[in-house]
Amino acid sequence: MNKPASVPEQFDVVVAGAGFSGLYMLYRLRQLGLSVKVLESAGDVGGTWYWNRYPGARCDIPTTDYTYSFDPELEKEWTWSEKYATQPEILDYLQFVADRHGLRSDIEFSTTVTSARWDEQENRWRLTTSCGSEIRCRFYIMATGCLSMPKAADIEGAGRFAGQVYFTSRWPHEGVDFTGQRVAVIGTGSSGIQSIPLIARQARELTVFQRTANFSIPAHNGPAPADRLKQLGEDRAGYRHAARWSRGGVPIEPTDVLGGTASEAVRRERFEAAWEQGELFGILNVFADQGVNPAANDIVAEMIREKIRSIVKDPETSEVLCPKDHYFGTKRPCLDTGYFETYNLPHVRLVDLRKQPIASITEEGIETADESFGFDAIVYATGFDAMTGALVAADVAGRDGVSLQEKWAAGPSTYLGLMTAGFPNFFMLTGPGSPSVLSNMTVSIEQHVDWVAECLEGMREAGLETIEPTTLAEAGWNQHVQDCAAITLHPTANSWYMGANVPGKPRVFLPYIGGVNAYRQACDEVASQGYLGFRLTGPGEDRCWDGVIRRMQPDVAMVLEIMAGMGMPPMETLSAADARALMAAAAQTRPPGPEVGEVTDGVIPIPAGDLPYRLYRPAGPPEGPRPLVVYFHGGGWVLGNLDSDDPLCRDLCARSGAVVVSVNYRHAPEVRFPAAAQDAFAAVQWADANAIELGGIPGQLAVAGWSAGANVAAVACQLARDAEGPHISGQLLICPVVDSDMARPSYIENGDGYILTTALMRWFWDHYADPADRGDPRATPLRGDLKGLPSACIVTADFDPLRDEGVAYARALEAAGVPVRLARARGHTHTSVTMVGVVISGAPVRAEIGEALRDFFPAP
Ligand code: NA7
Repeated sequence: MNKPASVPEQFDVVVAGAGFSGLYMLYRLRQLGLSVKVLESAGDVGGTWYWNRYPGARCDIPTTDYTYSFDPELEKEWTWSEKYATQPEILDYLQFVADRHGLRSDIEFSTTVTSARWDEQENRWRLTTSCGSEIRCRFYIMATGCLSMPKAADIEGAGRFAGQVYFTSRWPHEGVDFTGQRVAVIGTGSSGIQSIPLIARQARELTVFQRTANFSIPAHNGPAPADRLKQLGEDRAGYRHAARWSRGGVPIEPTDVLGGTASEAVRRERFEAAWEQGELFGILNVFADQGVNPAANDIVAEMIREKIRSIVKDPETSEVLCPKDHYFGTKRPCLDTGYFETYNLPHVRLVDLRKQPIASITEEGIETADESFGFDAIVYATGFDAMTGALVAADVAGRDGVSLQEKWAAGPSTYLGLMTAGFPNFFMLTGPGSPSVLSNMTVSIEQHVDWVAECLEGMREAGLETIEPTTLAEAGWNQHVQDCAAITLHPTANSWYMGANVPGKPRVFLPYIGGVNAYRQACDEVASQGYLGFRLTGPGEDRCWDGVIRRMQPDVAMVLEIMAGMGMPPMETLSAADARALMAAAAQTRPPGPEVGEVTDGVIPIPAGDLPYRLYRPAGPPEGPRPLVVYFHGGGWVLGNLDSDDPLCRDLCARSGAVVVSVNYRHAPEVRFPAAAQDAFAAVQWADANAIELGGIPGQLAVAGWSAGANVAAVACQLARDAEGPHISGQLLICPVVDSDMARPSYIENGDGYILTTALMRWFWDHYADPADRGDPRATPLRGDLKGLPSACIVTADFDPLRDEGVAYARALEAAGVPVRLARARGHTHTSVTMVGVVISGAPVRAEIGEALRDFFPAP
């Protein structure tokens, strides 16, 4: 009912959208006794499932899982007829839910929110609607869906076509009969792939215009999977709980089989099983590393291409249908029923837009660079302005009248995908920065709705009026979302996940790929920590515990979790011999590091005996001598050897193009301070004297080291300066030990839980040097004279007890006039940067290290 503009209606909460998320939000808010109004632009409930009525539209998550779990009675009363339900059945389900809980009475249909403005004086949202009414509410929740804003037809001449035009996303409710017609379908995403086989059944001629070939596997639709039904029957609550704490929102066991190392038989068996199963999370779980490792991904991709080639009879058509320009899974894979088979029909033709792009839509049909096509109907299956489209189109303005569109001009910025700074009391359900489209939506929707409902309930109990994320917390979350994506292959694809399907849209990975379980954990922690990163206000109250919920690189966190699960004894409780044995055993299972041109072992004769060394020569041109880097391994002067740092040395060699000579200096406690430092200096002198024999360029020598190895490298630079030779071009110090002071904040913050602990560092020092010697610059180079030292690159890691002494060394060197490059390994621990082939997020840091090493020397 329209109200005069002068008498705005008042609600506690307004929700925009009555799809899966809006309906459940309404249900929960009502339970809390809040006054709620839902505004829905469609004529009925359903959201996506109201609009997407194209032939063949189905969910692509099994219905056993694509269903509400909040009401066990509801679950008993509703039975899905198929493994993947059709759009009409899902719409029936949502209507059934609305009826069962009497939800419609609080929903105003055919009404769109035309503008939303935050009123700072009143602490209220002021909304206007397409019906001309004004509404005030304390909280505004957009439940407008991730794939609800159709992408505009971005093809030249789109308005000119005189025949029938259809969008899969806005299909006529009365249906369409294509019998006898010449039909074009543009687009081969999920909507195209689902509808094409059915349109082909009716059309006289069907021409499919494909810009990007897509991976699709057969859905094998039919009755719901028996094993799933059995599990649900036996323990429904347990099943739903497992779904909530799974990676994707469907409880499947993540595999630990690696594509790179599995045998051909295992690869084939796993792939065929997933193909037969016909589920997205199954085919995305053939190998544990297919999402991050190009080689593993290629194995799955090639097996799918083999299947396509075996189905499609015309070899030319089948090649065009084989996706080759993106990694499998980096664009949403599809589930189909007879899609590839459709191209064997005589009246179906595929046009490859990569070979003949559309020049224009004409009055009669479509003109490509080579051909003119006449059609009676054109179907656009061209997708959506995903995840942000509906939000930024909604004319929402927060503090100071800044709109969401303005704030997100360079890409969306959210805290937990739920809220955005500057927009108090404004929530988004399954917004950008949450798992949403990468997960079973129903599980993610319930989690978001529950979180918001509990938040509002808590605020009411505490007498709080507004909630808003801080810019610090939001920036931290955005960074974490991008960090999670960066270790996967996703950013390489022109997908709608990346915003790449909409011309001009910023290229940003939109959903959170860390997993439904990890995400739920983060949201729960934020709430349980008194709403970390949120500012909450109320009468006489203004509270904010600011902070970032996830600062660690996701793969570093994963490694720590795995290591914690192994139950290894703390290193400092072991003897040196046992600690060395433990390190050696751990080294057996790690990846070997990159190939290099040549690896040779030898010895460096020093007065005290021979020091073993290993030389790494880069592969490929140019032939001839290279700059030389003398490297010292880590291990607290006690542990480590040529093998321990072998992958890192290979990586340094491959990235820098220098010959790397890794030196095994003498260890404590057998030989204590200052032996290691003296050995390091002796090795540098020897390398300089033997540069030509080592394949080096005389006079182009740098030193490098990690941890205690960086300590002796730094000391060697000071000794060389004092001895007036040899000349050292640069020093690379990765997480160096440069002082023995354990009072710096990084020791307090990171002294426990990140592998190198305060206790372990004490153990190292006690093995290496007497307390009386620890002020000697040969033990603690920070205390030495720093003038006239070689240029330095110092790498510090956020979660390293040694972080602050590394920074202190950089600052002190700078103060002494030494050029310094300080590289921060953001979100890393003392060890993670060196974990070549294990911690993917360390690669950019090591790329910077390689660049720094190259910069030490004149350009070749
Ligand atoms: P998608 O997956 O975005 O697919 C859209 C398709 O349309 C895709 O093949 C696009 O090619 C193609 N497209 C888009 N614009 C053009 C133009 N201008 N010219 C030619 N071809 C074009 O949307 P869907 O509706 O199929 O599926 C969306 C999701 O809904 C789906 O993932 C499921 O989660 C449910 P491109 O790949 O961009 O080259």
